[in-house]
Amino acid sequence: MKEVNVLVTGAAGQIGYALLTRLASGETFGQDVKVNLNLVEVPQVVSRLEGSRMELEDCGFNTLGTVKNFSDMNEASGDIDWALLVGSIPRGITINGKKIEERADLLKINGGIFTEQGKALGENAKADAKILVVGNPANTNALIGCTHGNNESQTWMAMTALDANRAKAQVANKCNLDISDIKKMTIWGNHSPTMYPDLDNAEIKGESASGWINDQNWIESDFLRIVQQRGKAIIDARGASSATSAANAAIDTVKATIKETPEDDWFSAAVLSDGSYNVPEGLIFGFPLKVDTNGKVSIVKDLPISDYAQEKIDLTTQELLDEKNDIKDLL
Ligand code: NAX
Repeated sequence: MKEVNVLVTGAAGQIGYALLTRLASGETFGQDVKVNLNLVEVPQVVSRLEGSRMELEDCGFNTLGTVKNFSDMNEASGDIDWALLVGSIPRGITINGKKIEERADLLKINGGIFTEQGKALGENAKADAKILVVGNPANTNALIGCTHGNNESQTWMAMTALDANRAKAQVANKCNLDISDIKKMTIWGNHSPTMYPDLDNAEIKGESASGWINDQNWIESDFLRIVQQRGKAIIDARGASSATSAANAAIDTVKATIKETPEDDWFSAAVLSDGSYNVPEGLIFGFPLKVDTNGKVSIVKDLPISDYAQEKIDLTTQELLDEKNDIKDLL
């Protein structure tokens, strides 16, 4: 049986809990691939991972390989094919007597984590490793990790698939369609309320989604607001942030990158900008992406961008430039 080595940080958290069985069950990598899991947590809760390990064992998956628990990223990253970096410090936590509320403070604290994690993966993970950052602020965390990983053959991404799935769900509800009728959904920019879900370039049964919907007022007000604020709506309703849907989006991103992207589709994640669409180089930015037969991820080029969309893309670009400025000492 083939094997894949997968590292998950924040594995004892709520997204981690929803993620592990789906990584191990054969659903993600296939029924002919053994999944070895390296689970990483902060030292204070690493012992909880033993419970996760026991539960995974009790699921009885044929595809489950080894499960190892770590609090040291250097030890955990050896020979890793896939790293899902879910762990990060949430807003509102108190550290050294100070409540962390400001974005700049949050960025710096998480920045420290991603400096170390980036270095560990750059030095120890496989040359063709793919790394998906879920922990917020995901784009800027990925930028720090990628910079310190300093390994050009590895691919760093930040997750925007949850936003893309949320956008598809809203369109499917509005038009009474199946989710699979909606293709080529792009989330431009930051995983934050400034991200821009693009219905001009998304397609419904081969036609532009915005043309099919034919209700610009709904697109510019209801749709945009609902998708951009969905994370908050879930926190308000559930008393906790998205977990099942976030884990599902991480699984979708992994699946999207392990096979060639179908001709009639693309997927959404944030990757290092190469200057496409005039996005400054050196930002981790949400783009439409394709994967080739060798597993190489590339940006879909030359899509038309309306003046309205450009305005939204400029806003989210500016936010990412501001975030980058806040952590410039860490780069
Ligand atoms: P939880 O607080 O339930 O779990 C986070 C876990 O990470 C904790 O167990 C904590 O001990 C661990 N952790 C913290 N620092 C770590 C480190 N240096 N190394 C290893 N583990 C570490 O949060 P959860 O709900 O699972 O969310 C995790 C992250 O995902 C948060 O940053 C959250 O904001 C982010 N999200 C990102 C989304 C996206 O689409 N990109 C959507 C969902 C989610 O909000």
